[in-house]
Amino acid sequence: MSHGWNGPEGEHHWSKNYPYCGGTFQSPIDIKSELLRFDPTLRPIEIQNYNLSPNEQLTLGNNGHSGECKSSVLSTKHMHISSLPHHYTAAQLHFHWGSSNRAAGSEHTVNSKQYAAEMHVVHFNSDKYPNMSMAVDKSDGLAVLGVLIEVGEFSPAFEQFLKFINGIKYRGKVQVPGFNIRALLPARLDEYYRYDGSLTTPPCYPSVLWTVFRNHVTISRKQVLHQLELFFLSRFDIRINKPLRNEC
Ligand code: SG7
Ligand code: ZN
Repeated sequence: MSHGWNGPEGEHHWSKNYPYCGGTFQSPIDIKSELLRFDPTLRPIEIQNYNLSPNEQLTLGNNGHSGECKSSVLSTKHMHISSLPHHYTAAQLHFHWGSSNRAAGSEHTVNSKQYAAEMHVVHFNSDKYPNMSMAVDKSDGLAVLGVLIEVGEFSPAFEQFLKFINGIKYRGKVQVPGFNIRALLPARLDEYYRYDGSLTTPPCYPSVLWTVFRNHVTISRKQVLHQLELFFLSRFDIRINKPLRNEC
């Protein structure tokens, strides 16, 4: 790892520089089945406009934890979720993968089981806030959908962007034509774990209403290997950059 939050500046040291890290709301968590309770008031997650057209380009970038420009979706009619206390508009999605020396890379675990990878679709509360940066530190600011990824059947949906990642072997960006983001989610959107938590990385703001789908999705071993071969760094982002505004 070249720099960033790993090594001597790793997770166990975050709280020194970021007061919110390690707090009561810190995500991720181990989801323990004996602590779960059924909440009959929860509704299935409803998604809108997840089916991006090919001319809605996605910027696929390997951020290597470096501070990049943040972006936000301006239009509330764009990719969003409902059936939560507010409308939440998608700002970006990203993955947490294992590195070659630590094959499993999911952040959330279920009864201590770690999955191969995890996808997060980050949304901000567009009823109350104009953009991501206004929402990021507010207690009702964000809603993230988490998808656990296991090695198994080949995923045509993931291939839609995996085939482009050669372009971002080290660091940098590549444009990917929009596709149906719904296909990256599990079939069932009515079974999920819900809790109040935080950003999983510094500054760890306790601003995230978490939804982790109960059912995982699969990608093939080859698709994972492809990933491991290409990345020394364990995270990269897909930024949905249309209609986006740079906030640098
Ligand atoms: C990754 O995880 C990036 C961050 C993200 C963070 O480091 O995807 O995104 C940007 C734009 O820096 O932070 C505010 C935000 O989305 C934490 O997100 S997460 O809690 O969903 N893992
Ligand atoms: Zn994440």
